[in-house]
Amino acid sequence: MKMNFFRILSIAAISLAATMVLSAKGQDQPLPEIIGRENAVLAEAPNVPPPITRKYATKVIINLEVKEVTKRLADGVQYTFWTFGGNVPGSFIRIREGDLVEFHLHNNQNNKMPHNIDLHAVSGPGGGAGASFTAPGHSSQFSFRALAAGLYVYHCATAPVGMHIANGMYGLILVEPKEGLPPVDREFYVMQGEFYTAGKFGEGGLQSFDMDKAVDERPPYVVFNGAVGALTGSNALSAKVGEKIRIFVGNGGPNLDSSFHVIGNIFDTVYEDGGTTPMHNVQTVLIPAGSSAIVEFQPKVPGAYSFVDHSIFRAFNKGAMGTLNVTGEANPLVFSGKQSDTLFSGEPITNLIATSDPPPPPITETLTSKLDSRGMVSPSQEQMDAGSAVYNQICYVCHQPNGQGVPNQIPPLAGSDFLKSNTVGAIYTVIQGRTGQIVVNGQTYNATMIPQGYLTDQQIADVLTFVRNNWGNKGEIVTPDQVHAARQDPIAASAPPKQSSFE
Ligand code: HEC
Ligand SMILES: [Cu+2]
Repeated sequence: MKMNFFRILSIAAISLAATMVLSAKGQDQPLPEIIGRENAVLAEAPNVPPPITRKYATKVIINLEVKEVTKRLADGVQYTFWTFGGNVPGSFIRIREGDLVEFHLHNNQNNKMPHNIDLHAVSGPGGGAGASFTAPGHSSQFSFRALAAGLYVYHCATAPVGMHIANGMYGLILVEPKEGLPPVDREFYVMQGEFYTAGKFGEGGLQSFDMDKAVDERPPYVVFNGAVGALTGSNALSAKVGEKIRIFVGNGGPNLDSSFHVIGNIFDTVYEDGGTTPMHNVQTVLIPAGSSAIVEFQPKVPGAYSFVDHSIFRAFNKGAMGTLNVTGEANPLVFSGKQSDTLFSGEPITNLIATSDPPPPPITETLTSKLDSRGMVSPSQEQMDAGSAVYNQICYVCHQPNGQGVPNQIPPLAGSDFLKSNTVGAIYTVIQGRTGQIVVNGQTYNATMIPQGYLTDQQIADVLTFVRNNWGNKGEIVTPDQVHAARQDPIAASAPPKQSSFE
């Protein structure tokens, strides 16, 4: 009996010591010193507050007001949303790792319900839910330390929790890492959520919340930023080709996971779950309910890019669709657009063995850089390969795979006297395009070649070197410097390319 008592005592002592070691470990990172205080700048979706440039932790005062508002859910469809700040999703909050947040939650006096806030960025009971429980016409205050960097969801957690979230009570808080996020050209805020209306999708009038559908997880609406069309048409996001885009994507749920995807773009970087470890070359990112992701990409060619929940009926039948309009120069080397539309014979297609490709055109000259019998430098294999790549992406559509052109319509490049003798003319033809009469090998052509001046100096030099040294042609190498010079020469560049004299 006595032995047992001591044994229990010693076990208790050991476990107490162990707990102390553990908690000491948890504390061994000292909290950063708080310098000064400031009011948080909040932003309404799809906007994001500016990046934090501050190099120290401060006390950040956040004021957020809960408003119950009746607004458009879809055309002709109204819904009474419960919101953090007046909109769905709630205001975007941006703070820095280490900051001390003094949070003030205000519940508008016209509201009918008590509300609170659970921020996933909080280390503490309920994420602040209990500490922020607020009746209509009241304000609550609590404070927390932003210990870990990341993109976090916040939401209301007042019973019935699901109903408060389903009515739109969610948003994002970004805790920027101490060193900041890498700079980008544009940042956007997009948050998915579903709505459980009594009526079917599109059924007009003021719709009430349907608890049965919510429990069964059968939402008539799955939308971005609180309404069908909140990010399409005149509300679409916009950017330019080559800009770095960052989207802070949240999923409020309350029930469904999101398979977030931007059609026609590959994410260069994704911070899954809003964490701090980057992943690269990602097509679709899974965002659980109550979580987030940071996605970054760089559109390469212009166009209207749809972003969707790739659980695709939600996109086309429930509203989970947005648009990013990208303007800028086309780049057929990356994407050609439609190259042809012909009648399909219905003949069986054999893809199993590569028998249908015509044999590659014979390359008559040796391709390594060396002087030939006439003392001319032959192009290197690298330059021929690079030129061939450009040709087979862009020029072949008109000038044909073997450079033979199209009778009476498009002049040949194989055996072309123009191409052979007129280096500068060929360069201008590619840069400016060409229209009007041209005589090639005694044949008159009168058509239009569209300008290809978006190609780089190197690409133009390569493709012209390729066509001048392929299909039996033998001509001088074209250098990027020559192309550059042609671009700089305004007189020559504005005049039509000279007709060649026959050699
Ligand atoms: C959209 C069709 C089209 C494309 C694409 C095109 N061309 Fe042409 N090209 C033409 C036509 C048509 C002409 C004749 C224009 C005229 O009648 O003045 C021409 C003329 C030329 C000529 C001068 C005539 C000759 O046969 O020597 C050269 C050189 C040439 N193209 C090179 C190129 C190269 C290199 C590319 C790819 C970078 C290219 N073209 C892409 C249609 C095209
Ligand atoms: Cu609430």
